[in-house]
Amino acid sequence: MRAHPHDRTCPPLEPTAAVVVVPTYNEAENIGRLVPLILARDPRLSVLVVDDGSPDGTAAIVKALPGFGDRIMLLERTKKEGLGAAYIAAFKWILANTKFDVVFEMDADFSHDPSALDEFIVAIRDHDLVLGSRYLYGITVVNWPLRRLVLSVGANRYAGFVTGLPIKDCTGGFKCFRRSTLERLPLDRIRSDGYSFQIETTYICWKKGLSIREIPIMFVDRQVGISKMSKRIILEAMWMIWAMRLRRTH
Ligand SMILES: Nc1nc2c(ncn2[C@@H]2O[C@H](COP(=O)(O)OP(=O)(O)OP(=O)(O)O)[C@@H](O)[C@H]2O)c(=O)[nH]1
Ligand SMILES: [Mg+2]
Repeated sequence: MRAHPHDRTCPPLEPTAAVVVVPTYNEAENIGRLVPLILARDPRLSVLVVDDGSPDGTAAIVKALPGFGDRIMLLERTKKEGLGAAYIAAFKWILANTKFDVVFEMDADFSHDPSALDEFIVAIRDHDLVLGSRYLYGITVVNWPLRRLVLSVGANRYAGFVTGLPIKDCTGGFKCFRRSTLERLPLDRIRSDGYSFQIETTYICWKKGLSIREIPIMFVDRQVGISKMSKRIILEAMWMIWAMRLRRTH
């Protein structure tokens, strides 16, 4: 039987510099407040915002922040191409142009609490991938309408059932990779976008035998701004999970 990813070991790492990647599409009401809170958590942290040409001026807000060009970076893309494409562009840019040894994924809409970053930094010392989990000890989700919760819990059960991935929350977007983990992902072959991007990256890490840790997080529904969740994203996840399982190699 395959060892549980939590039980696998990897060489210890003492993070020296970490970057938090925040994808944005129309997050003008959130991004200017979020970035300083991230930077205040730890002097080792920088932020890379990946904006898909948001018409609401999200990029201009980032450029006006104190520290822009230093601990705050911006990757501007011309049009909305989805969360997965934004992360892949960011990961490639980080691997080619920086020396960060730890890379985070985090949403811009305050669903992910910046104070949780501390715990991720501790956990990544002993793991290749750390996942913020809403379903580790019961359900730690605040303010979601019931249908959204049912969809998310159902998607996680379905993904676990089809793929065998022994992870309680594999669709979440609060994640922390070692640089060495990102280097092992076949970034040119990952095609998926919304939820399925999150499942696919974690699934590949699991298949490669990397050590994965889930830590509990409190997830709070967005207070301001517009949701980008769509039927297309849900349908994509439903077939991607089968495509992943049926594909032999990654
Ligand atoms: N660059 C980029 N960012 C995106 C895109 N779609 C979503 N995002 C960002 O990805 C993060 C997660 O998207 P959300 O819209 O919050 O998705 P969600 O959490 O499933 O849904 P809600 O919280 O209900 O809106 C947010 O920071 C979004 O701004 C995209 O096409 N491009
Ligand atoms: Mg959100």
